[in-house]
Amino acid sequence: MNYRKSILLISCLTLCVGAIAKDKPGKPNNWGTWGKDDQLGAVNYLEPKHIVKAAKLIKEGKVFSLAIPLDATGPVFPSRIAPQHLMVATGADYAAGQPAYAGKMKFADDYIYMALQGSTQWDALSHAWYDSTLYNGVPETDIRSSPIAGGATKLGIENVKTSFVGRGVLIDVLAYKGGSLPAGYVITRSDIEETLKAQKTKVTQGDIVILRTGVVPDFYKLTDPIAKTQFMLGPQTGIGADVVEWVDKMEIVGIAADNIALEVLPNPNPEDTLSIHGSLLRDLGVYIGEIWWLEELAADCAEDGRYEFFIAAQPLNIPGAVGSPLNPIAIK
Ligand code: UVW
Repeated sequence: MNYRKSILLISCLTLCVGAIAKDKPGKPNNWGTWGKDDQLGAVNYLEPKHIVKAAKLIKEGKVFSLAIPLDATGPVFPSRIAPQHLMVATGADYAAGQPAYAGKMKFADDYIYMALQGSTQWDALSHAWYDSTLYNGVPETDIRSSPIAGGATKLGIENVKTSFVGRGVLIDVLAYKGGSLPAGYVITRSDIEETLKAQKTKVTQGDIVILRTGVVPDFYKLTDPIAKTQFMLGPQTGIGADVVEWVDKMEIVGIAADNIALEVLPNPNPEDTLSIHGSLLRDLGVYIGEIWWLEELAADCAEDGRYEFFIAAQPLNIPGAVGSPLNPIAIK
């Protein structure tokens, strides 16, 4: 072998070994927990027996929507635009002379153009990763740019279209801390455990856990568009890194919050900004919910002292999508 070839071989080996060495799951992780080809992640914790048990939490028929209005007025991560709702056939059009749709019938039609992460949402396991691999070792090249090429050909949101139906638990950290948290407050594992203790509530396997932070309601208190933009670019209260071990230990399906990215923004360590997405989605296969609306549910839980409920929080069946808007419904 000549000098050039041996240099090439050594470089290739170094690159390959480097790639393999770094593309490991972090700790803790669920890679292989449900088989090497699993694409569902922590929804595996949620079995039919959990759903049957959760249905018994419906006692009064009280129903709560945990979604913000899906329109351009809501909070959205600064890299995205808010949902755009377009009317394409309206009464005003017919009044201005547009012919009726069919015979005497007139129809109004509309469209929504939006980031699938631009409102109340679940992140699919294909939404975030580090190195070149996603949950369970799926290569990043399986996430394709065009929906025609499949979009997320693995770990897409459609895989969990019947999931997220079971026991929901509200952890009202905001109320436990006296009703306000400083912007950028890091919610710790002990905040969560102390709140649960005060609420006399236990988290169990297969639960969908919901944290109240107050960020989304604070956004809606603002009226000035510049103040809204500054708010979105400013620090956001959310979970800190030590919550990841707790999430793993609890064997929960997903964790959602009434904030923008679930995790604190910016991360106290700038190099770790948004890294909790990697720990939850990529390493543990645990789903992340963001921009949820919890005010009416929280008021009711505070009133009757019952922080557990039945929840139906299915994403839309969008093949190859890396997230989905939804209207989560809690029933007590
Ligand atoms: C990003 O995509 C950065 O965050 P989110 O999970 O909030 O959509």
